[in-house]
Formats: sequence, structure tokens, C-alpha cells
Amino acid sequence: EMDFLRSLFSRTLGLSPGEKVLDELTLDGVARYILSGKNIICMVGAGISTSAGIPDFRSPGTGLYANLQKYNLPYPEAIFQIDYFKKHPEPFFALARELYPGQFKPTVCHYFMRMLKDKGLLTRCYSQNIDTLERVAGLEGEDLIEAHGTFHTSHCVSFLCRKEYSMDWMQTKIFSEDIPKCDSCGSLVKPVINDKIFILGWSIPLRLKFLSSQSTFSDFPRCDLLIIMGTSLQVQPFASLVSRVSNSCPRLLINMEKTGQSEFGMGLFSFGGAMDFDSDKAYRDVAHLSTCDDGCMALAELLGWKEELEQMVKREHALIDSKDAKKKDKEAMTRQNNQSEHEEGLHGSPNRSTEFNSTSQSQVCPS
Ligand code: CNA
Repeated sequence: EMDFLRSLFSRTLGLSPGEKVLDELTLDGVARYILSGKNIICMVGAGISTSAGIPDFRSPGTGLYANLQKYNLPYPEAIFQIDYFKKHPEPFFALARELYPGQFKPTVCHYFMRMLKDKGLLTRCYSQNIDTLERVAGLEGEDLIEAHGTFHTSHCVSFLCRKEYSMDWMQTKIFSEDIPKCDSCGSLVKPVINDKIFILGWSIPLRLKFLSSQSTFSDFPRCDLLIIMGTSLQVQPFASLVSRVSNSCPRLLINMEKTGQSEFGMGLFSFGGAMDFDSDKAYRDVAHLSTCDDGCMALAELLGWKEELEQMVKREHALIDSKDAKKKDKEAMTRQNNQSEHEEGLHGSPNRSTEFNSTSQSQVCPS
């Protein structure tokens, strides 16, 4: 604790510049450092999923914020805000249909993090994403903090009810174009994304909850390398996490643009925590400007893991394709059964209709 406080005060007051541990402020320098076995934290954002086909928020032209006109929102962020949602749920569900997880495959970058995990190097992945692709890539349970929520679970928005619903349940609702309502109390049901949560009777935004988690307190002071990927580092308090590592901890940014350089943008509690890639005083921050996939593949090559990573991506994508094909076959069969059942009903054959009913019910049930 004393070490933590000492480091916090010295950082806050700018007393100690921190030690230079990378032999070179380049991707090669980072690779050599990783090879000596490190505790790595990944902090990621929407940019790691754009190559899977999911738009980010702020990329000019392609980002979601540039393409929300059709929803007639008062301002773009409203689509994810719970108060707006309670009055106008339609835009959120229309967007959810477009972005629904399950239609996309994890990227090279997601599988690179999975490799870090498999090699015992990943302390945790802190993600702002809601698309569940980290889970699909094999990060689960304690590997992952989904700081802004996830499509993985949904719940009734009524404070008194809060009944939980599964991803399968929500998926069926989203694609049936019904606005999901709670079967206990009739209130709206929503995936747990950018919600408000209730702690000791106080309503606080979900995006603040992870700040008080035990892992956030313990992970960052003992982190040896922070890898930040695909994020503009504009959303607080998530962005301020970059300043929670010790001031000797190297930070690698893999992104299309440099981010996190403004002291002000890093938030109230992160004096001295802004990224410094270019000044004369730069000693630990490395910016690799490329797509997240290219950056991860380049790093994997320097680490001697390139072939392993390529094989992992190929194998996992093939597995997803074969599961999708099975699911589509099953859905087609269900549709066919329903159609036959309908035709039997029209032409009147009570016995056969009962037979089909039992078959179709077991197939409609989501796996
Ligand atoms: P953002 O503000 O849109 O920033 C994305 C950053 O990634 C930008 O700096 C881009 O330049 C960069 N970028 C985009 N594509 C790539 C690429 N292929 N390779 C490298 N860099 C790239 O998004 P943030 O995540 O910083 O903002 C946080 C918001 C986004 C959270 O609240 C999320 O819930 C929200 N969001 C999530 C998703 C998702 O789950 N996939 C999609 C859209 C928005």
C-alpha cells in the first residue's frame, strides 16, 4: 500500500520521471521486453472490431456517429443512453439488429489477446466493446472486464424488477422486431449496455462500476506492459486507466491515430498520465500506427508466434463457420416444418398436425 501511495503521489506531483525499461521505443523493443515474461493488460475499444465489420463511433465517414441520421436522435450519444431509451426504445433495437453479435467473427487482434492468455501473459483485458467478440475468441470469466456492458446479458429496466434474460432470448426478440418487454412486469428489457446500476440505493452509470472493482485496483500497479488498441481514449473514466500503471510501465498503443496525449483528456484523476510518444522526455510510450490486426500480426512475428496466430485464426473461423452452417440448417428445417404445419392446418389433417407440433416445438427452442 505504501508503494502504491508513494507512486501515486510522486506521479501526481511529477516528482519521479520513472525508469526506462524498454531498450528501444519501438515495436521491436516491446517484443524483446515481452519475451522475458510479463504481466500484460490490454485495454481495447471499437477499433479492434472494425475489421470484423462493426463500425466504431468516431472514425470520420464510417463511424456510427456519422451514420445515425435515420434514427432522428437529438444527439448521437442518445442512442446508448438509458433515459432516452426508456422513452424511445426503437432506435436502440434497430441499431442492435444491424450490429447484433453472432453475425461477426473475432479478428486477428482478438485472437492475439487469446494467445497472450494461452501463454500465461495476459493479466486481463479491459474492453469498452459490447460486441462480445472477446468472449467468442476465448477470453472468459476473469480474463475480461466489459466496462461499458455487453449484449451477453439483458435485464428488465424496472428498478423494482431487474429480471435477467439470456442472450438467446434477446436475440429472438431483436430479430422478431418486437420491442422486448419483461414477462414479469411488462417494462422494457435491454442488454446491459451503458446502463445505470444501483449500489446502496444510488443510481450510478454502469461505466463507473469497474473503477471500484478489486481487479482494477490490483491489476494496474503490478502491470509490466499495457497494450492499448483501437480506442480514441475519449470516454471517461475508462481512458484514465492508462495512468493507473506504474510510471515505469511501458505502454504500447496500436491504433490508426495517436490517442491519449492530452493531459486534460485523460481526466481528473490522472495527472501525469497522458501518453508521450514524441517529446524529448518520452521514455516508455510506443505508438504503432496501423490497423490493430496488422499491428498484432507484426508483433506476433517479432515474437516468433506468427504462424501459430495465423493457424489459430484459421481454425477458429472454420469452427464458427461450421457452427453457423449447422444453425442455418436447423432454422431452415424449423421454417419448413412450420410451413408444412400451416399447410396441414389449411387442408385439415388433425393427427399429422399434432405430430408436427411436437417436432417443431423442440426445434424452435434456441440452442
Ligand atoms: P471510438 O471513439 O470510435 O474510437 C475508435 C478508435 O479506433 C479511433 O481512434 C480509430 O482511429 C481507431 N480505429 C478504427 N478502426 C481501427 C482499426 N481497424 N485499427 C486500428 N485502429 C482503428 O471508440 P472507443 O472504443 O474509443 O469509444 C468507446 C465507446 C465505443 C464505447 O462506449 C463502446 O461501447 C463504443 N462502441 C463499441 C463498439 C463495439 O462493441 N464493437 C462499436 C461502436 C462503438
